[in-house]
Amino acid sequence: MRVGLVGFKGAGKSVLFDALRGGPHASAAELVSTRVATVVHERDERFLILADMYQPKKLSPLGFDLHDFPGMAPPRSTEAGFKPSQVRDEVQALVLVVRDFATDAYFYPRVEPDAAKDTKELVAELLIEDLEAANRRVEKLTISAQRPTPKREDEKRQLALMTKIRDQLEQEIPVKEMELSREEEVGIRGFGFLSAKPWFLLVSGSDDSEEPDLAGLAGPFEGRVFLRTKLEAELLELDEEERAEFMEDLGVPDLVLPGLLDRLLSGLGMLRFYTVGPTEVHVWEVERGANAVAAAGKIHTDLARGFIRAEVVAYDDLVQAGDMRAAKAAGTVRLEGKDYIVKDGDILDIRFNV
Ligand SMILES: Nc1nc2c(ncn2[C@@H]2O[C@H](COP(=O)(O)OP(=O)(O)OP(=O)(O)O)[C@@H](O)[C@H]2O)c(=O)[nH]1
Ligand SMILES: [Mg+2]
Repeated sequence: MRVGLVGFKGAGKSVLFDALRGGPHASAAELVSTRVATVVHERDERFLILADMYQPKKLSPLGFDLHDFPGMAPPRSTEAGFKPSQVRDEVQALVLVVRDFATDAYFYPRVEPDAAKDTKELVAELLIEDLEAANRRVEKLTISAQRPTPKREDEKRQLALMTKIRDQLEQEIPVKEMELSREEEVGIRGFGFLSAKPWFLLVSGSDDSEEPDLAGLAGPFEGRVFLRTKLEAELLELDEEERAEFMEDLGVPDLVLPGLLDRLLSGLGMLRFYTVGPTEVHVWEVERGANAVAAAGKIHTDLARGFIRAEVVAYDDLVQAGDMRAAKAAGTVRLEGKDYIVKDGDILDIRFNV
């Protein structure tokens, strides 16, 4: 999955990126441009247990393509800043990073954090970018739909659709909350509107900041989390014993960072299924609501094309049984057809014929 970190300048995106990626921290030169890294989801518990069960030759955990974008300019500033709409085709989902810490190490127009305000302004800013994109498209289509070309009828239809989108964006309605027909949804898919994508809100706090009322932060978010990014990243660099001591001293009962990828995945509308065997244990991701054929297509187009049936067992059932043979004996392994809706944690074996 391709995920982009967006937010105002200095919100803590790069610190988060480094924490998720692990390894060395970014150099100053690196920080001014977009960085992309594949973050491997090593702590996927189900994956680790399946790997242990099968001891396969090859392990294929899930990888996220994480994009650390430069910061957006604060609202109403004359500064140049990053425009996420430039990269709307590059990522499938956005993590909106909002600052809830104060630091002298960065120049902020307002030193004291205000997560509620920043969240509101960031959402507004992203909706404006969509509005600008829709406006440009409406202008173009208005001209081209006047020309008597074979594409004219099609362009008129597109113009009507884009005008409808534009009008609702003007009222600050995100594209994903608009009531669109299936056909209209397909018609705008190619535009990659930012507000059509899943959004995950991540409020980055300092060591001593209190968790804000996340639910009270306004925006069309599929998930929300508060993370003391810097503190947790530092704690995770310690060995387990030291970490436990520090956590106790600091009064931190649990860490958020180790489970963040899990929360991101489900928050961004994805679920995981697994393929297992002595040669490979592999984690796959697919959009929630996808059927067995779509899941098969994630593995290989041939599997979708020649799909016959899927042999399915739930992760819990397999683990409880101990191995596949026992699960079969217990009757928890099912044969499912094309329309089967894949569930999070399913273990699939696709029968196909091409
Ligand atoms: N105290 C504290 N400082 C932090 C935290 N996260 C980031 N910072 C500091 O805030 C400054 C900005 O952090 P970055 O992660 O570089 O922010 P950014 O969003 O990547 O910034 P741009 O890429 O310039 O938009 C740096 O000096 C960080 O060290 C945090 O959780 N606590
Ligand atoms: Mg940065």
